[in-house]
Amino acid sequence: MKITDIQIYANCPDRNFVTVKIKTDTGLYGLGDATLNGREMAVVAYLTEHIKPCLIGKDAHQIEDIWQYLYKGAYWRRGPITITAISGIDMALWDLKGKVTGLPVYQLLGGKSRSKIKVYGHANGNSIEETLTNLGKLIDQGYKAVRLQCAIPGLDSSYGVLSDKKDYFELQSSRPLPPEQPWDTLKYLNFIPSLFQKAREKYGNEIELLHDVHSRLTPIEAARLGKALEPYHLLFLEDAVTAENQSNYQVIRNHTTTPLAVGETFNSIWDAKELIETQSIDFLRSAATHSGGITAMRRQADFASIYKVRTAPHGPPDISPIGHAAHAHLNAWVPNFGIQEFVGFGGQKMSKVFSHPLRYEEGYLHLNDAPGLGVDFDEQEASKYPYKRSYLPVSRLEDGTLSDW
Ligand code: KDG
Ligand code: MG
Repeated sequence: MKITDIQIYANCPDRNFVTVKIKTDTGLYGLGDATLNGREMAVVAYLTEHIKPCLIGKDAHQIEDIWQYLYKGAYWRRGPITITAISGIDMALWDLKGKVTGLPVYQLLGGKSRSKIKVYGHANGNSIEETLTNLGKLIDQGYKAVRLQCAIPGLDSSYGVLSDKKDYFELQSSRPLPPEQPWDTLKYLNFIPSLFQKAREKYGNEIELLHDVHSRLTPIEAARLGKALEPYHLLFLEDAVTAENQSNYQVIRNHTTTPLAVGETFNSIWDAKELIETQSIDFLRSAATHSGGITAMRRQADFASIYKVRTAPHGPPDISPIGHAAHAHLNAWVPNFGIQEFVGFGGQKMSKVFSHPLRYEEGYLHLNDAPGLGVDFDEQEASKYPYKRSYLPVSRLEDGTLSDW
């Protein structure tokens, strides 16, 4: 099965996605997601200029060798641009192997470890009341686990709150430069425990609750928050601090029993090695699209399992349906799977461009048995929605200091 061509698409069906299509001499093609929010065209250039010429004529069955060739062969290892490009190629090759064998990817990984995939939804709001109303709506839709984010009183805007937007998929900024958002740690730390206290008062202990700090704290501040949230027993507290310095998580761990999750910006198993070995985290949140594709995620899951760390792949709106499908196949197989983040399937434009193998029902995703990843991509339809440059926001403190977003 020789690779005859690789096409790379950047489109914006409500938000930007980078799609890789690998064509072969069998007539079959594979699809991969190479979307890196806010830096899409850097990945497109890497794929077009540096990867594509090396792969034409290669055997598409050689997934492992191609992964090693692109990783070790670049000499310049890791980094989000390189790894997102490799991830797109890797997913497309797994998709192809599934199509040529007639099997869904989870079968190639070793078969199903479970019949359905537990997800957590997002409830957010401009006030505690609004957030809890939205939590109630998700409970009514059958969700067993929900992430709570709420506008912080006294701050103009807060991470994870939709404000006037109705849908996550509309969230991409249309401003020409990164929007700036305020941050105040004291206001945040004084407020967040009351959100969870009221959630438990209103909805009891059956529903699993989660929260994303989005890397805004120092380790000792995160330890304080973890302790304050202990009475409300979260499933996990996400991204309490950035993890460039993996030992930061030991500081948090030494002070609190609130379970910890991190990993959505990880490019490699090396980003998580010390976190896992020192048992500083409970859930690894790396994503197939940003962490080396299915080949790399499989290795990370196996390594994490030795330390009783479970997987909880990042599932934001800025991963395409191809990336979400890759997670679903991994989640069906990974023995130490924890939970999948899920924000819905996107709007009308997206569903015209991508078809996918997933169905939501009562707090779980169900995956069908289509060969490969089970996703298709309509190039004709996609061409109606050209890429639009867009940036993630930046954070500043009240005095103007640039802070972690
Ligand atoms: O592109 C950045 C988003 O993917 C990220 O902000 C979403 O933190 C996020 C999450 O947990 O989904
Ligand atoms: Mg997050």
